[in-house]
Amino acid sequence: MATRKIVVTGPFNAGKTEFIKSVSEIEVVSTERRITTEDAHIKAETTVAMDFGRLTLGGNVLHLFGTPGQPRFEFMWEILAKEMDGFVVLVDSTDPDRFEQAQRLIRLFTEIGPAPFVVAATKQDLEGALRPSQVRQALQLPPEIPVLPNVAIDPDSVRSVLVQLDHLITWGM
Ligand SMILES: Nc1nc2c(ncn2[C@@H]2O[C@H](COP(=O)(O)OP(=O)(O)OP(=O)(O)O)[C@@H](O)[C@H]2O)c(=O)[nH]1
Ligand SMILES: [Mg+2]
Repeated sequence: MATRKIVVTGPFNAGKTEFIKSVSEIEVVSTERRITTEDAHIKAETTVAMDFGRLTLGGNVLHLFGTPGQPRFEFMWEILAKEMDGFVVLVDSTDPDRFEQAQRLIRLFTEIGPAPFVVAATKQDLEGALRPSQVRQALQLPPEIPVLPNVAIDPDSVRSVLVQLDHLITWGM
C-alpha cells in the first residue's frame, strides 16, 4: 500500500476545501478564517494555511493537502508542494475572471514539482458553467493535460477525479 501526497490547488473560492471535505475519511483539518478584505462579499471564510484530509483509493492512501487561494498566502504553496506525488488544479467553471490566476498556479506548481496533474473544471452543477472543453480552450492547455468535469460538493465526482490522477501517477497515462 503506497501513501501519496496529493496537493489540491486553484484560485480563491474554487472549491478546494469542499473538494477535500467531500471525500476525506478523517475529519478535515482546516484553517479557515473570517475574510476581512474586499473578498468578504463573496464568502465568509477563506483558507489561510492548509486543509488536510485522507482517502483510501484501491491500494493507495492519498494524503490530500489543500492550499489557500488568496495570493497573500502564496508563501504556503511552495511549502505544501514539497515532495508531492501529484496535484489537482481546481478551476471554477463559472468564474472566468480567475482563469488567469489558474494559469499562473499551473505554471508555478509545474515548476516546483514537476509532478503529474489534472485540471478539474468544477461547479458543473451551476448554471452558466463552462464545459471542460471550453475551460481547456480558455486556459490554452495542451491536449495531454486532462481537464475533467467536477462538482466539488459531490463525493463520487471528487473520487472520480482522484482515481484519474492516481492512475496518471501510477501509469503515466
Ligand atoms: N454549487 C457548487 N458550489 C460549490 C462547489 N464547490 C464549492 N462550492 C461552493 O463554493 C464556495 C467556495 O468553496 P471553498 O471550498 O471554500 O473554496 P476554496 O477554494 O477552498 O476557497 P479559498 O480557500 O478561500 O481559496 C463555497 O460556498 C462552496 O460551498 C461545487 O462544485 N458546486
Ligand atoms: Mg479553502
